[in-house]
Amino acid sequence: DVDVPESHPRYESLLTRHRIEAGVEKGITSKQGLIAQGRGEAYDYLLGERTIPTADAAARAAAAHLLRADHAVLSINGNVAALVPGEMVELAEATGADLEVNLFNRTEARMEAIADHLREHGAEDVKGLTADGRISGLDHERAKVDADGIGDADVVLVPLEDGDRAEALAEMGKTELVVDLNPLSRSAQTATVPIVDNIIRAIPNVTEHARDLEGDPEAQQQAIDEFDAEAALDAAERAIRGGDIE
Ligand code: PTJ
Repeated sequence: DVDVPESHPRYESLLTRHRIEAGVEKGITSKQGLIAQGRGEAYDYLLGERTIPTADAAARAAAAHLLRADHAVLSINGNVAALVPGEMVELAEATGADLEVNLFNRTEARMEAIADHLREHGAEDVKGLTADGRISGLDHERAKVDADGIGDADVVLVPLEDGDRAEALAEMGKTELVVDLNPLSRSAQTATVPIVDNIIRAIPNVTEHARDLEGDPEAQQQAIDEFDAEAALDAAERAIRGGDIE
C-alpha cells in the first residue's frame, strides 16, 4: 500500500485516496471516480468520519434484506472495486449474494480489469460481462446488465450509484440498498435502504450484521421494520449540517 504513518490524523482518508489513485493506474477506476471520491470525502469530513447510529441501523436493515432475498446481487463499479474488493467478496459469501460488475462509464477493458481484480480478491463467479439484460428506461450502454444477475435480482446493493440508474432500478420494483455519503443524492433518496456512510466502513459493517442476523428470521424482520429511510436521511443531513445526532 502506501507509506502514511498511522498516527497521521487523516490516516484513513489518505489511505483511501491512495487506493482510488491506484485504481485509476490499474485501469479499474475512471477519472470521474476521482471526482466522486473527493465529493464523498467532503461529506465524510462533515459527518466526523464515523458511522452515525442511523447509518448503523441502515446497515443492519440492508443485511436483513440481503439474507431474505430470493436473489441478491451486489453491484460493483470502479470506485467500489478500488476501495473494498475483498470486503465485497466477503459480504457476498456471508449473504449468498452474487457479484456483478456494473459501470456508469462502461468499457470492456474496465469490465475485464475489475472482474480480474475481484477474482484476485477471492471471487469465484463474477457477473456483468454477458450483458444480455437491460434496465428499462436508460440509454443503451448504461442499461446493460446480466439477465441472470441484476436483471433477475429482487434485492440489489448499488453503492455509489448514479441517480438515473438508481431510479430506474427502483422503478423495476427491486429492493434497492444504496451506500452514499450524500443524503441528498437521488440514489439515497430513492433507495429502500440508504446507508449514509463511507463505503470503507459500511461494507464490513453490513457483513457483521449479516453474520449476527443469519438464521434468525425474527431479528431480520425487526431490523427491516424498525428502519425508517426518511428519518435516517434527515438525521444524516442534520449531522452534516452540524446538528445533533440522535
Ligand atoms: O466506475 P463507474 O464508471 O461505474 O463510475 C462510478 C462513479 C462513482 C464515478 C459514478 O457512478 C458517478 O459519477 O457517481 P456520482 O454521481 O459521482 O455519485 C457518487 C456518489 O457517491 C456521490 O454522492 C458521492 O458523494 C458518493 N461517494 C463518493 N465516495 C464515497 C461515496 N459514498 C460513500 N463512500 C465513499 N467512499
